[in-house]
Amino acid sequence: MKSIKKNIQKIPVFFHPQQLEFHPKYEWALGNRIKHPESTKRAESIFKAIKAEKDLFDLHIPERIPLSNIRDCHNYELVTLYNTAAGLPDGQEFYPSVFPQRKKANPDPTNIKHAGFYCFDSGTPLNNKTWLAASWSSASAFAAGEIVYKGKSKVSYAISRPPGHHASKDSYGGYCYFNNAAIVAKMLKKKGRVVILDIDFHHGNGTQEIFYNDDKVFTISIHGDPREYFPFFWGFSSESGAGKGEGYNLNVILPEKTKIAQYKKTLIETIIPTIKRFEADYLVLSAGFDTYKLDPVGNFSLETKDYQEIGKLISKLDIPTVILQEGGYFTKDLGKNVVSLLKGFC
Ligand code: OKP
Ligand code: ZN
Repeated sequence: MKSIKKNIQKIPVFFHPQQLEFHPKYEWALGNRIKHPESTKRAESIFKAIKAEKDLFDLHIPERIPLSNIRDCHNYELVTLYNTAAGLPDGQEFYPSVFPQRKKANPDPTNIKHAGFYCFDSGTPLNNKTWLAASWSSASAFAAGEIVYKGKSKVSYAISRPPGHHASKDSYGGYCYFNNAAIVAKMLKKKGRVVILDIDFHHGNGTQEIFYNDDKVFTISIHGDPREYFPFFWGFSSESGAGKGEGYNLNVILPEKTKIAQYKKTLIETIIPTIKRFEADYLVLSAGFDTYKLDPVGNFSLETKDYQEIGKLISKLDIPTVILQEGGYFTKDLGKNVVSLLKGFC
């Protein structure tokens, strides 16, 4: 007898063990030195939860990607700086202490002391493994993108750690080095119209910036109020795109302690109609879980089961979807929150 399970398409999941080589030690959070929230335990928690659901997921190790796929989104200097950091002695982390605001500066990305030119916060260290882990994170994202791009799967997921949505063409910050969502969207854009929906607690300022003038990639972010929360300077509802891209960026701010009822209302009344109107061919979901009620960095009040509802609502759009890992720092429950979201797509 043919089992019903065989007819269920498993979700391909991508992860490379070298993503675990990077261990940021601490972050300067408004003047306080705290243990870095973006630890390898995050990826391990997700990996474990995915592995436990053999009927739902197929785990894959990605192949290397050519530098050109990263260069589609980032300039040469940023890549050079990470290469410079790869030469730091073992165990040494570099945090810039001068940020020249790019005024009449003469930046030299082969000088690690100049990292402040490319960096916009004090929580995103460079060390000799940053490049390795970040490029494998992008390779995981790229492989997840490719399987959907080629029509081999309708949905895919990458444990893209370190995350990417705060990184712009020429700057890094917010624990992000390469913008994984942007790398995937640049590929998908060759075949159709793309929406990037960012459900991390924080505004996806890097993603917004990369596609700000683009009318083929619609960037949407739902997040906590930037007047109170990182990244502070971006994420306001007045930021709607520019030039040809005017009208193709949407920022939705939700209050502290937002629960699923309000979150769903926003999805149903604002986000989903916007995506439908745009007639997207592909969706990239920047999935952060720092919206979780116990998250130490974000400040919404979502519960584990809520992610499945969010996943179900988004999957009803019936658009080929690439899901990428962004934030989520309550490590113990991160794996089950990810699985909950993905179950919404099953
Ligand atoms: C990265 B992602 C918290 C300090 C805040 C920056 C937050 C970066 C979030 N004590 N530091 O998840 O969007
Ligand atoms: Zn976040």
